[in-house]
Amino acid sequence: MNLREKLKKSRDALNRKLGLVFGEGVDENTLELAEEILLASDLGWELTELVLERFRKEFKLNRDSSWKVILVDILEELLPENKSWSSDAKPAVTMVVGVNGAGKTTTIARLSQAITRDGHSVLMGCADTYRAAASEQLALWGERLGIPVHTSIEGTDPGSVTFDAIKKAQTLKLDHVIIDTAGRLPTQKGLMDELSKVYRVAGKAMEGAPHRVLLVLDGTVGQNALPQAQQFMKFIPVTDIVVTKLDGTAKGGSVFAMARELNLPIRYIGVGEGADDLVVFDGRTFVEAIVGGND
Ligand SMILES: Nc1nc2c(ncn2[C@@H]2O[C@H](COP(=O)(O)OP(=O)(O)OP(=O)(O)O)[C@@H](O)[C@H]2O)c(=O)[nH]1
Ligand SMILES: [Mg+2]
Repeated sequence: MNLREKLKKSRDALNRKLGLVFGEGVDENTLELAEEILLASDLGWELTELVLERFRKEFKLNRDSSWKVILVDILEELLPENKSWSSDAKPAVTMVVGVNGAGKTTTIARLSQAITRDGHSVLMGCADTYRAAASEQLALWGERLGIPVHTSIEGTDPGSVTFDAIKKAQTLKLDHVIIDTAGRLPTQKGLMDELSKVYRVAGKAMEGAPHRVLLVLDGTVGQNALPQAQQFMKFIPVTDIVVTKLDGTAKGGSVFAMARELNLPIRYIGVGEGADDLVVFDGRTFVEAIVGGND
């Protein structure tokens, strides 16, 4: 299934609805309806106003302008181009954080699969020592995908698990180690302090580690995930954003607001529950999938 089909809900909310509205011609009434549609797709007030302004301007210049071309253009402009990520460190240490159920563990499994397919080696480390069966969940993924897992025992210190996982990856001369952490709310001060500690312990295991920190956001929450994300960033230097579950929501527009408000690259998006449903995010492809072309 291609990206356009995976993002069908967002595509329907934008492409199809705007098509119907603009099909009736362009006037103030059309623009008002377009505003409602853009807001419903969770583009947010600020970006919606930017888009409307552009519509007004372009339609004034040329009544026959294509709303789709205008929208694709402005949305592409809003997303900064992602430089691809790489690290000279060996192992490159990635830490994955986020609220409960956001999709951290699933993201790690799928990311590790992609790394393996690229011909690199990876160890998945389970520093989620809170949730019963968190380690088993990661171990199960490891078995399915043929990827080694550094498991942990419930109740042990997540810092020491992280330390051991990095040391193991060093000993085995692996290219990557990805550390899973327990889901937590930014209001849980004790757990957030613990996350900072895990971050520091990684640096003790290996200088410069972790080399990247992925914050996983649930796409179905849309822009409401922003305050949470900003809180996380106070406790730990997040480097990249992952937005999951975009297959299950019409709020695909929130991705633009997230990129803008958090000022971090959107690195991957989750578009399904399967092992292949994590996609390297590319702004142009994403915009094409939710607005561009004909159905
Ligand atoms: N539809 C869909 N479901 C997803 C996606 N990513 C994750 N999920 C589902 O979301 C649920 C939670 O995923 P996990 O990876 O366990 O989330 P987590 O953040 O590790 O959860 P905790 O460890 O409990 O905090 C699972 O049922 C996943 O299959 C996605 O992109 N699309
Ligand atoms: Mg998990």
